[in-house]
Amino acid sequence: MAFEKVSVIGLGYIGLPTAAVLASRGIDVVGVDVTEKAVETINRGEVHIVEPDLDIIVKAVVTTGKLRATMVAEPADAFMIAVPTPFVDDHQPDLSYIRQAAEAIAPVLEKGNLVVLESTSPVGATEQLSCWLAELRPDLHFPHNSRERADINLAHCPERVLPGHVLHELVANDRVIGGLSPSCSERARELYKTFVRGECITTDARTAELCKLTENAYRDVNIAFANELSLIADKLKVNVWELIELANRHPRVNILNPGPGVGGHCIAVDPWFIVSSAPEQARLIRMARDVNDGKPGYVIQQVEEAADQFKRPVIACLGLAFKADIDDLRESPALEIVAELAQQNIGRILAVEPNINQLPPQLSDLGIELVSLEEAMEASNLVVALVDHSEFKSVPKPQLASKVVVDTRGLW
Ligand code: SAJ
Repeated sequence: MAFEKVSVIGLGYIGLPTAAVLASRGIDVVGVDVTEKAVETINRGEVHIVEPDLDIIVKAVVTTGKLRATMVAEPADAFMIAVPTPFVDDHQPDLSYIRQAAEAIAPVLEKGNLVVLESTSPVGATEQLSCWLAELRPDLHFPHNSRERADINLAHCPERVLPGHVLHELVANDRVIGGLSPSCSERARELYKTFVRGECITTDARTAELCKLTENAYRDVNIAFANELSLIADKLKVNVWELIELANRHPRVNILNPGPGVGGHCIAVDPWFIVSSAPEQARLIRMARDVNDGKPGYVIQQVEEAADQFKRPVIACLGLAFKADIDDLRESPALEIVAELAQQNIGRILAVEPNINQLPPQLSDLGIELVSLEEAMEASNLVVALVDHSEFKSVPKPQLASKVVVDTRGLW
């Protein structure tokens, strides 16, 4: 049976691009979100998040009537859940948004429907979702206990797109699809084949859940290795960038880049889902989190020491986003460092972030000024590079020579 109408629950960084791409394939898509403003913005053909080319495709599919946003779920052939899965205080996963999504779709579920969980989830979450839906709809059979006799198909298909490249990766990347039964996997694969050019590989739900967590933990551990090397190299008075470049000449060595810490909503979060389900076994993964979380503190200490030599330190902090060439400041180590420097009152703080027009109140309230790169280079005696935005690479060397520089990204 073809998918004529698909509902996407959660219209954020993953849900909105997915909804727009599905709609561009001629499927009727209804997006559901709890934020009224997001729903109104999308229905005007506009976007509430920054991602290259997303505005163009959303405008097109809203204009042709293929994509519509609402706050109340309606019947559809398939439901794709793309809601946040943060952690609560002690690093335990918070599944309350998935639970809310289950409550939203349960009343409109019909026999033969497919439900796909795209949100990054701890192992067992897809089965938990099936149990919640079964409680809410006792008239239907669900695959966690009815397997192949279920009325509803349920699968996990974790998103794995890189912010900044979402529209390309949504279509090009391979997808791992883990159903609660083989026919759940097969049905979900049919849905993904309508827009994915990469391979759609089927497995069981637990493997798919752990696969996503493994991908991000792998990256976290490798960044931690680079960050630890940067501390070792500093202590031993070796240039870490030259060191890594030389070591990477070995055919089987590929060290990532050290930085001011690991930001974003994925890599600094997902490894904890592994640690919380297997705390005794996940020793290296936990240690990597500690190493990466410790890096902002080390940078702050470096800046304090550098500022000590000036009577009136004027500190230019280059970059606030969590990584290069995006506007996303959430969970950003650069932001954490700049705020802490301002709180310690060690000098005048000038922040440069070419991708935003206004500082978030948490920074402006601390007296931090948002200035252009030119102004910052003119007025500062200490320059701290926190993000490797393209704009910063072209700062003239002679201009830097007259300043004290803390370069956390190896920009210069
Ligand atoms: N970083 C470094 N050094 C590096 C690479 C990254 O310090 O060599 C830092 C970045 O500056 C940033 C953080 O790590 O603060 C994370 O950036 P990222 O580009 O590695 O990853 P994200 O968080 O933008 O996206 C990741 C991706 N996962 C992997 O590459 C395994 C993406 O494919 C996932 O879809 C996404 O997480 C997600 O949503 O889970």
